[in-house]
Amino acid sequence: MSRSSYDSARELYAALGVDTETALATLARTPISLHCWQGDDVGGFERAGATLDGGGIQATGNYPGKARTIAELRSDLDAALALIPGRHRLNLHAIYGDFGGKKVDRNAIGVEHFQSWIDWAKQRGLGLDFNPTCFSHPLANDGFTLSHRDAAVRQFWIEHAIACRRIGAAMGQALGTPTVTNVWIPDGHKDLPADRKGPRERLEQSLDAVFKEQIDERVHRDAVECKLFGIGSESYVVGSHEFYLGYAVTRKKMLCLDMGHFHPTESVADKISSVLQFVPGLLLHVSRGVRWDSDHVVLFDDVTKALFEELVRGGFLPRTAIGLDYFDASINRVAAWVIGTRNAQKCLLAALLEPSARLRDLEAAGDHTARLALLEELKTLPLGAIWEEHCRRANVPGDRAWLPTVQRYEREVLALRR
Ligand code: RNT
Ligand code: ZN
Repeated sequence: MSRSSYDSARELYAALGVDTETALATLARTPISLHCWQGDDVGGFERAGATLDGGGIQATGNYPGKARTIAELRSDLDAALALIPGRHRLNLHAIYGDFGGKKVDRNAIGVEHFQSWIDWAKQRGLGLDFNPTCFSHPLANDGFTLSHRDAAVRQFWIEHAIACRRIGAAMGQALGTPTVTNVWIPDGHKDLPADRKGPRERLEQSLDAVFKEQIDERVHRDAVECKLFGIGSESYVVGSHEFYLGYAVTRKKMLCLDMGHFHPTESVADKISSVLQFVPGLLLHVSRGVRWDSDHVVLFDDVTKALFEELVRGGFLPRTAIGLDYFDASINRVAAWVIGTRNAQKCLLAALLEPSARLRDLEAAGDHTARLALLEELKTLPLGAIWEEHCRRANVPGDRAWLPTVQRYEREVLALRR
C-alpha cells in the first residue's frame, strides 16, 4: 500500500520539529471574515441597482453576474463557502440590510433590518461582523462625515455609527460570538489642506460620542481603521495611522490595519508586534494594493505570508480578527472570494508550519547564516500536500478541483442575470 503524500510531508515537517496535526487543528479553528461587498462591487441594497459612490474607493471591472438582490448575494456566498475549508464569518456593511424595498435612512437602521442575515448566519454556523457605511450617501458627497465642519452632518453620522454598534451587539448576542464593528470613514482632502488639526479634533469628539455606550465585550468589539490616502483624498486623510493608533491606545479599541492603506513600501506585518503591545486587539483587512489601494484579490505572496507569520510567531491569533477587504469586478466574483480566502488560509498554514523553535534557537545562538538558509529552504517544503489534506478533511475540493464548480455556477446562475 502506497503512503499518502500527506504522510510523507508530515514526516518532513516532523524532522524539523513541526507537528502538522497541530497546525491543521489551528487552521481549522481560525475563522476568516468574508467581506460581503466582493459579491456586488460595494453596491448594497438600499435601492435597486445601487453602485459604489465615492468614498475614495473604487471597484473596477464589469464582469457579468454581479448579485443584485439579497437572495442573489446569499446564493453566491453559499457557492463560495462550499469551496472554502472550515467555518467562517461574514462581514456586512450597513447598506446590505434587508430593507424590504423601503427607504430607511442610515441613522434609522435597526437590528430588524439585519434579522434575516442573523437567521441566515445562524443556520450556517457563521459569525457576523459589521461596518457603518459612511459613503455612497448625499451627506458624504463632499468627502466628510464624522469630521465634517457642520455639526448636523456629524450628528447624522454619529447616529448611524451608534445604530451600527447596537446592530453589531445584537448580532454577536444572537450568534454567540462577538461581532467586530469596524469604523472606517473616507474623510479627507484631495489637495493641500489649510487646517489639518480641526477635522482631527472633530473626529476625536465624534468617535467619543459614537463609543459612549458601553457594550459587553463578549458580544461586541469596536475597531477603527486608519488610512494613508484615497482617491480624492490624496493629500490628507483625517483618520490617519497616527490618529487611530493614538485613539485605539487611549480608548482601548481594536485597530484595523488594511494592507492597502499604507505607503507601498511599508510592511504591515512589521506593525503587528508594535501595535499589539499597546492596543487590546487587531483587525486585519487582508487585501492587496497594486501601486495604489486597488483592493486586488489576496494572493499567496510574500507580503501576505509575512503578515500571518507575525500573527503566529507572536502568538497573536487569539487577539486578532482576520477579515478580507478587496473588490475585484473584473473576474468571476465567487471565484474571487474563493481564491482570496483560500490564499489567506494557505498563508496562515505556511506560518503554522514554520519550525519556529528551531529558528529562534538559531537566532539566539547568533547563527544568522543558518537562520537564513533554513528560512529559504522552508519555501520548497511540501505545503501543498498538507493543504490538500486540510481540504480533504473539511470535505471541500482541493486545488485545481474547485474551479469547475464555480464555472458551472456561472453558466447556470450568474450568466442568467441580465
Ligand atoms: C476603504 C477601507 C474600507 C472599505 C470597506 C468597504 O479604504 O478599506 O475598509 O474597503 O469598508
Ligand atoms: Zn479596509
